[in-house]
Amino acid sequence: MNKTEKPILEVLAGKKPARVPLWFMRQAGRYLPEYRALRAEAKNFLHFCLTPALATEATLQPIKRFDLDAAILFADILLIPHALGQKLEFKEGEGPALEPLTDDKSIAGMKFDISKLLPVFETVSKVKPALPQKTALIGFCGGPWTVAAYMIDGTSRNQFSHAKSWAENRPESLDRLLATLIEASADYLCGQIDAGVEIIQIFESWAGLLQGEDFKRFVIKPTKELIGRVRQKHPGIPVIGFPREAGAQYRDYALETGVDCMSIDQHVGLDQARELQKLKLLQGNLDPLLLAKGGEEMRRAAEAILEKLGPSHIFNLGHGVIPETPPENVARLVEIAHGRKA
Ligand code: 1CP
Repeated sequence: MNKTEKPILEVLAGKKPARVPLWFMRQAGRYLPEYRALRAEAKNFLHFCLTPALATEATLQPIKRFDLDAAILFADILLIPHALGQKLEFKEGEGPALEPLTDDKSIAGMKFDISKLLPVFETVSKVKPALPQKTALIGFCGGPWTVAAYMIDGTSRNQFSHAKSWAENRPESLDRLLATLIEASADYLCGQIDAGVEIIQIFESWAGLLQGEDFKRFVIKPTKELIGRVRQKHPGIPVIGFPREAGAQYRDYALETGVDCMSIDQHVGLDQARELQKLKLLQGNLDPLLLAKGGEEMRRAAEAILEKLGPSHIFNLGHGVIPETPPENVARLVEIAHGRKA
């Protein structure tokens, strides 16, 4: 089987697949008992991400359980700030915490040390030969704005009030930070591609915090630049962009960034999705809460997405699998999606 016969790569190449390809954001994670056991072996989450044997196993765990069309590299969007020298901690039960940025001096002093990320590339090269033939490997990074927001505020607990204030009152400082992130993220993504990832996804999880001109300047423009840089070295690499909660601005993102596929959140109604689908291949968008609930409600919602958007679509959630999700529901959802003929 050659590379283009992987169903997810076929859809990304514009071919009509025999059935809808699927994978799930956060398909590796705390809802899996085997993940929790593996996680207990690492001294902290950063160590977990940067230990190839552990990260490889975490990437493969959902692939061993479910018939998925893609694996996503196990890592985190905050590894870039780490490699830029910003202090990063994952506190148990509290999520990530960075030492917040205060001024332009701290931006000017940043140096991207890609050697800190070499274990991630090693994970890619370990995962790749262990995947089933039809399963593609997705690499990723955070969108420049989303990573900048974490770097400025340190956490997501205060709704990124400082990052929003930079957008409003210190736009040039934010531009400088974004330029640093674009350069670092492009090198990081190219390293992942060189090591073997076949698709990249850009997680712009906090796109919904910006509107109008700010959305264009701080989300669309940096994303376009990042993709342009990656494509200079890897012209054919398929790119999925996920500007979560972009609402009415999904349209501009689809038209202007250069992504091959756009992931949509669960708040996008199927009629809006059908309109967006005329512009771009879509990925999404079952509500992760329905996956956690399971049963008839999940089945109906999944069928509606498959019916309205498939088969030239990548089936996924509107955001990541939540830790409360029973793994059996994931198995059932895979059956539902695969059971449908194109
Ligand atoms: O203790 C643990 O096990 C930590 C939980 C966890 C996991 C499983 C974190 C901390 N990161 C990850 C892995 C991860 N993160 C992956 C690979 C696994 C997979 O998808 O199967 C990916 C793609 C991410 C991406 C990521 N990290 C995003 C973008 C996607 C999204 O969820 O919006 C974001 C915003 C982060 C930051 C982050 N890292 C971890 C947490 C809990 C968070 C969110 C924190 C917050 O904003 O409060």
